[in-house]
Amino acid sequence: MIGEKKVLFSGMQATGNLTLGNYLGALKNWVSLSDEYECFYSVVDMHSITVRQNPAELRKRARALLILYIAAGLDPEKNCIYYQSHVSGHAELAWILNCFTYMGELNRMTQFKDKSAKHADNINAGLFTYPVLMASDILLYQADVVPVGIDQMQHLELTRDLAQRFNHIYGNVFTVPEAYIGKVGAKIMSLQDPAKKMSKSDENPNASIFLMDEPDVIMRKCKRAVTDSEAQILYREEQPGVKNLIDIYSACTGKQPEEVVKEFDGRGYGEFKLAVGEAVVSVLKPLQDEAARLNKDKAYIDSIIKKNAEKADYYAMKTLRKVQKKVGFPERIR
Ligand code: ATP
Ligand code: LTN
Repeated sequence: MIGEKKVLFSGMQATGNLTLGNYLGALKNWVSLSDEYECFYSVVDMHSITVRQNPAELRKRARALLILYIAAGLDPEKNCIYYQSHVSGHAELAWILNCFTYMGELNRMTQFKDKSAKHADNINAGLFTYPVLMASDILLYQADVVPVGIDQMQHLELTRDLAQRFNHIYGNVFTVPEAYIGKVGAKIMSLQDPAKKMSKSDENPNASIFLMDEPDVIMRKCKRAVTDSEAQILYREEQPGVKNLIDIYSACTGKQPEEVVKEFDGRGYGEFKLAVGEAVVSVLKPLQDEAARLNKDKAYIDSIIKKNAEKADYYAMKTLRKVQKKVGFPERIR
């Protein structure tokens, strides 16, 4: 708890351009939860270097992501929006937790298996211990709740196991966090293959809507979205392409899928796709305009970065000092 509020932690990697899936599955939920909790939203740039990055590009993307958090509606005066690499406590706690994590646990992680298959030429130790750094992110702030997509559940389970293991040995040091999975938009699928999730790394540019896509590009991608030959707008597994478009439309308009089915009863796919495109544009256009405005306000963004790094560091150090003492490191002499 910080004051009267429970603590929320989440983060995103600054790799690739964010998609509508990232927005509807993660960022949008962050905004809706931000009043209820004391929130820490990190741009997890230390996680990004588990895969080789171009330094200038990483720096640029990390700043763009931080601005996007704010443009999406997270007030940086109330929410602690910061770069992971600016708070050294993440790395320090990760080292300690590494010594409490078993090789067998990390070997089971599906993201590690997927990523090492994808980057067979660079299977580094950081990629292997990635989940320990993620656990440190969360435990450092004594987070109660962590909003993530379903794909991150396994990492969250490990975080809980580590917190419990540590608490069992040393007493109550860490809050054991819960995952929060959003109800709508939890899994937005590819527009070209509705059996796959929409992903920033998809090779087909028509498969994903990017948050920075121009309105005409969004409209075109929606028009080209793969559907079927049923010629009816129903919300069911047998029509995955149509179902995904209904999910997107629902998440963008706040209407329930059943309402959407009623609204488009007897109307054609062409007309529906047009409406989906317009709904997406109406959500993304204000976000893009705000990001462009913030991008120009260098002094303001820099002041946010500085202030929030200090705030994050304050809470991180409180936990870290406690942990260091528990494991037996000598007290600091000032
Ligand atoms: P990649 O495509 O490179 O695997 P990604 O798009 O899955 O990356 P992450 O950085 O791993 O992006 O995810 C950031 C957040 O967005 C996570 O909480 C994740 O669960 C969520 N997310 C990603 N893709 C989708 C999607 N298609 N639908 C809903 N949520 C998603
Ligand atoms: N592994 C996550 C990003 C991430 C994260 C976190 C999410 C790093 N640290 C802490 C929630 C809490 C991903 O790939 N989406």
